[in-house]
Amino acid sequence: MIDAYLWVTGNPRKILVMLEETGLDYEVHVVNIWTGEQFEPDFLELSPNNKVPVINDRDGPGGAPLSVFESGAILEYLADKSGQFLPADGAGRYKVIEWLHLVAANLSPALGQAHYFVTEFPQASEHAANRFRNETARVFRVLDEQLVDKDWIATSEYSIADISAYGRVRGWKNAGIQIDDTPRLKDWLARMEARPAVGRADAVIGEMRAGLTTGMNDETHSILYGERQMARR
Ligand SMILES: N[C@@H](CCC(=O)N[C@@H](CS)C(=O)NCC(=O)O)C(=O)O
Repeated sequence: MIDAYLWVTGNPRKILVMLEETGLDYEVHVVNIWTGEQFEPDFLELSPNNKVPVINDRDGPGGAPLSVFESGAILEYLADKSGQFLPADGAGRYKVIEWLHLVAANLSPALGQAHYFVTEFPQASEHAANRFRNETARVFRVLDEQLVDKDWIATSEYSIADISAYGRVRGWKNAGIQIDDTPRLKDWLARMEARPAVGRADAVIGEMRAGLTTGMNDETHSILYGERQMARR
């Protein structure tokens, strides 16, 4: 059984998609990062960087429990555990890991900052908004090129690189870019959305959203980007 500590945002969504794709047993634990639950001491034990997603596999290596944070690391762990969506060895394994890292190291930070400056704080800096919007658009074009001669990002097979990219690419509107500028990536997104497991993950997130009374506001901004986030612990 996998305990999955999640919220309704893009990085946790990757893990839900993976859990649904693999068929591994899991239980969702909602961590509301908009009210500060990521700073609870018990959660920080699992996730010292105060971020979701995190998993705890009750039956980890050697039968002992193991917790894993960082969405890329979790995807790799679940792929190895289930024997799916990451070749066990050979060139394909490293192609998948390569693109998994590109998502974590380039796409995610650029898109996150574009979201911040374009959508959350458009008044803060036009220069920063342009910089991160352009960088996101550039990485989208890099992904688009990968799809010239195949359906999936890393190799001809669907993999955790696609699942990881999906969690972020689907948020393109908040980064102020146009998906029509990368038509192959747009088609890939449609292929992702057509997968039954992606639909089931969406339904789980819909249930998590159903109980929500507020979205982002001044208080959530302080928790995610302000005093609460910067406080020493
Ligand atoms: N590099 C991390 C990023 C995780 C991340 O940014 N999580 C956000 C939600 S999508 C979060 O938990 N934010 C809460 C906070 O920063 O306090 C990963 O890929 O898992």
